[in-house]
Amino acid sequence: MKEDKALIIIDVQNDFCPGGALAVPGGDKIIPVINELTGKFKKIIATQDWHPDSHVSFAMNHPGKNEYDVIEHKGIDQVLWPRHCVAGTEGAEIHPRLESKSFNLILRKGNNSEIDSYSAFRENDKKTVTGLDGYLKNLGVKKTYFTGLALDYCVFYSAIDSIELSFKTFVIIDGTRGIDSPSGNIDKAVSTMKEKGIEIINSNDL
Ligand code: VGL
Ligand code: ZN
Repeated sequence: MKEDKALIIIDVQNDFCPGGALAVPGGDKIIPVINELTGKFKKIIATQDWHPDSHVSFAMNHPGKNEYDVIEHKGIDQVLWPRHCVAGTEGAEIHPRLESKSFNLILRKGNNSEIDSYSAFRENDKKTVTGLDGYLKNLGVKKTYFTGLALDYCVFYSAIDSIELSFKTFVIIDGTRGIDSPSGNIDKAVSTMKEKGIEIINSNDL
């Protein structure tokens, strides 16, 4: 039988790991967990957050605003982040300890300077798609398993879109870490995911 599950590894990039521009606490701790998991999947997709320097999400592009302020841009709430994952920079590279040779697809998102893209499926306007839905469905994928960074942003929005797009959706919680900004955001993300029917599991459940 053709395998109907896919491992999706969100944004395990230098800038989201300790020492990076937008370091997620303990972000690099998930790397051995994910390396172990890749042996259990035949379909593996990784994403890269990939921004132009002029990106709307960078606080430096909004004079007078501070990092972590929330603004409204084109009717969408936007958190202002430190400059991170600029296309072509070392910070945007996949972390060197993450073993990428078994990845089938590396998908870049966040290229449009005007719209942020937390989800691997569509940009924050909720309309512009990345093509991942069609890619997975073409391969017969019915179950998606999410790992990566950050739990309360890109993993969260990707998992929410995944279940809305009718995939049976799992988040492998020890294969993720969160930013927790504002404080309490991780707990809120986890309870929202559970309410929506997303299963929160551990890597050794697989
Ligand atoms: C992310 C904030 C800004 C993420 C990306 O990968 O969770 N968070 N850009
Ligand atoms: Zn980003």
